[in-house]
Amino acid sequence: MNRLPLSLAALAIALVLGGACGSSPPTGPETSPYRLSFDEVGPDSEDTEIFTMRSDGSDLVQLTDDDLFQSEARWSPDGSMVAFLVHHDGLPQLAVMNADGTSSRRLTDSGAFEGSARWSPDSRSLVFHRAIDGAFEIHSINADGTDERQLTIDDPDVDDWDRWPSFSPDGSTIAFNSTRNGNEEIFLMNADGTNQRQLTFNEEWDGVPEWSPDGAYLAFGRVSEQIDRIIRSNADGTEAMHLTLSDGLDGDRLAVWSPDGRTMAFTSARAGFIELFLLDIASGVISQATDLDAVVWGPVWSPDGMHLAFTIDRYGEIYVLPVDANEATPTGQVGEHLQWIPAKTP
Ligand SMILES: [Ca+2]
Ligand SMILES: [Ca+2]
Ligand SMILES: [Ca+2]
Repeated sequence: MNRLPLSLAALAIALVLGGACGSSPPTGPETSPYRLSFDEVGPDSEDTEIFTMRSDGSDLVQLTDDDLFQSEARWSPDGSMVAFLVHHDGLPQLAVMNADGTSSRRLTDSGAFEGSARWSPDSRSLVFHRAIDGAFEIHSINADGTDERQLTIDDPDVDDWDRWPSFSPDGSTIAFNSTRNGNEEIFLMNADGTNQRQLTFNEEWDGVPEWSPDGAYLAFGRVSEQIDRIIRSNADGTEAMHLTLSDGLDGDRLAVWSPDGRTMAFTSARAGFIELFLLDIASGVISQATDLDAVVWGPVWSPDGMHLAFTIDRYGEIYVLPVDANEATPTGQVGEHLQWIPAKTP
């Protein structure tokens, strides 16, 4: 696997320390009442498992334990289930388990590459993409494995990719990317696949759209040969505007809305390396949130908006940044595909 080697000794120590910490409540400004999940190579194996931990890196819990690769855990909005990818014959397939790791089962057996699973807001179904003969199409399936449907069309005359679906906060609409009309554009469709319509029209690369918490906007990166920036569009496609703009390829990417919709975190090379930045949407003021001389990857907001977690160098150490402080803290854990668990730690 293309990832940094994990110090198995460090992980073993962390497991022991985590156990020693028991159920003592988190303390201090650095800790969050919400836990993080991620995937990483297991302590006794060459394959990956799904773990959870407190935001300070303590109380590590391993949810899977087998010789298959598990990755990309996605917690249902109600916190009861986890969707993830499990690799069979090298191909990631969609699976689910209970939040405590029990009742793990595959949802699909397509023999094709699957990924980018996203829950419906009611926690009852998932959308994901599947590549057959190199062509991505978007599918939906109930969390109990029933009613699988292909939502986008495999047009034999068009060599297109339909990828990266996500539900609007009210569950009525799915945003996704498609190359069906020549280059990467953003599309919308109804949750049942009907009424597919194009939102962006340009020659540039439009990135993965992120819904604002109120569902009114979509944010995404747009890259041309000269410039890249983060765009905010009304969800009906009108009034697209740039939220960030730079004079060169500064790599303003991976924009994620704060839970209250007022702040956008994004990564950028505008100060060298790739650091985390915060944009106050109302004022347009951008502040640099990290100075780690590293590549910040995959920032995610805690459900209460108090913390941001991210990895450095993509597969490296997990950091947590209290938003009110200006110093990110290493957790001592390594992993990727960070997610905050929606339910507070009891
Ligand atoms: Ca495994
Ligand atoms: Ca298609
Ligand atoms: Ca485009």
